[in-house]
Amino acid sequence: MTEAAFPEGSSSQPAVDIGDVMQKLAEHKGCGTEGGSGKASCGSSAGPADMAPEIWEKVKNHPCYSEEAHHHYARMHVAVAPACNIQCNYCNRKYDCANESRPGVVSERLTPEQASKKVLAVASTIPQMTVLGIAGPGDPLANPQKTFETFRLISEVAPDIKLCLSTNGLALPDWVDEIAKYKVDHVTITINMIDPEIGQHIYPWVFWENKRLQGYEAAKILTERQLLGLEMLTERGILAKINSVMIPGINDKHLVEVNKAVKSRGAFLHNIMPLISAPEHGTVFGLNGQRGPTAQELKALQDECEGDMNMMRHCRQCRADAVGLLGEDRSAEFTTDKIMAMDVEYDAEGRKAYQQAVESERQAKVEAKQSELDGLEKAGDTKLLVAVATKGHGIINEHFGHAKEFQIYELSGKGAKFVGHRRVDLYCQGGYGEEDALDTVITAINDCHAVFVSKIGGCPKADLIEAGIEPVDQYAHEFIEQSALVWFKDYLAKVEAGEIVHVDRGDAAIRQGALLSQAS
Ligand code: CLF
Ligand code: SF4
Repeated sequence: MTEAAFPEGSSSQPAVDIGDVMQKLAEHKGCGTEGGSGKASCGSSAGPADMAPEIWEKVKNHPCYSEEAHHHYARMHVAVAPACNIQCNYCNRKYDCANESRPGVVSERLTPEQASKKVLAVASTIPQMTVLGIAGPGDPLANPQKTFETFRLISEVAPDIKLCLSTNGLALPDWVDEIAKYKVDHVTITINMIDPEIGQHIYPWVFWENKRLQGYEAAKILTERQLLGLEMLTERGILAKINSVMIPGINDKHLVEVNKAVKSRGAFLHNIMPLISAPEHGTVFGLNGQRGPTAQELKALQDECEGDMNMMRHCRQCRADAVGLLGEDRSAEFTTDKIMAMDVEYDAEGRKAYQQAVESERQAKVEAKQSELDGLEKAGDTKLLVAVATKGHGIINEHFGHAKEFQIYELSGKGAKFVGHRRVDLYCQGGYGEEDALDTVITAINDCHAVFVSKIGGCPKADLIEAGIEPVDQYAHEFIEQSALVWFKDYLAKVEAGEIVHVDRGDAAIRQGALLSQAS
């Protein structure tokens, strides 16, 4: 059967009132909470008290839809969807879909049956893996047969795993009922523009109704279909996240309009990602020198949009076959050869027990953060960023030299708020420090006042101090936000006592290379 001949869904429409859904989304600003940050945000400690129970059930252990959950829960992607129906100027088809994954590594393509076996293998090895996403390497809805067969197989064998889908949206309106039928509760649409004048600089063509459309006409069809698809998802109570690629000089200012348009149509969360563009990717943008944003340009746009809607800031632009916590990639442990040789037993009860333990740990972290909120009024308008080396669980538990990324928190009178992450080259190369890598680390966290680590050697410590970044290692294996707030209060006290002078720091660079899988 060809993909085009895949039967239309026979599902009846779920009885969800769009008014109710829009009301809930408006009331709760997505999965938002005032939390410790003072700002409604999926990036803070959203809990069951902050939102309608049915929305909490959907987001509480989805690492992309809840920033707080991403420290504890993992997702996996299966690369079952090779074809695409549009062309983006930041994509090279040799690589994964750049809408949801960083170009740079070719995925291993799977059949739905192999994908199902892989999900079971991962679920029995990583009990905190709660979400299965299909995100490429092309567009899942340009490969509907493979995509929905994979969802069908997985929902039969592992019904506790949440299903998730990421699409460019062109075919979305045709498949919304099928998406509802398989209880895919989370759908991402990549929307980079709502104005075809802008869109024609991002999309050279789309394949629509058996014709290749180009330029303005192509972008016009694409935006119409994306917005229609979003409205249809909202009508059915399916949570929609919007991904947008920030392309300086092309759509950076326009993304504020995109944000308003998607919010008014019921989108749950907006994820503005930096363009990753380098000549070696072989993309149009890579080859014509189109730059990506700096860290502060990205943050400024996210901050501007946050007044209107919750922003996702913890996206790792992961591969179409990523496995593990966001920010780690365990896909090399689960190649087809290894999976086929594995003895897989799906232990639903064991998974449940493990996840209950995770919930206790998560609650302890939230309480620890709350305990440090008093006394922050001294901060006034002072705000600063700190970088944290962590392997997950919301704890400072990574050595400076072993960090592949640093999480970035903004500290202010409102508390500690996660605002992003910075990937870096490993400083520690088999027992010795790599000076070139240290330069890239400093460049990546140059806008931070301090870096929190579990351990750090003397040489990098001295270089960081010289660069104006305080290395902080006295909170090893303690909770990140609580520790950061203790440090911040101490910093404010020193400023007040005249021991130090608070100065704003400069900008930082976003690393342009690919995230490579690390076999363990
Ligand atoms: Fe995958 Fe996407 Fe689902 Fe998450 S990823 S299909 S919503 S389960 Fe998450 Fe990865 Fe960012 Fe995507 S960090 S690229 S937003
Ligand atoms: Fe590439 Fe994804 Fe765009 Fe298709 S939708 S061209 S796979 S980035």
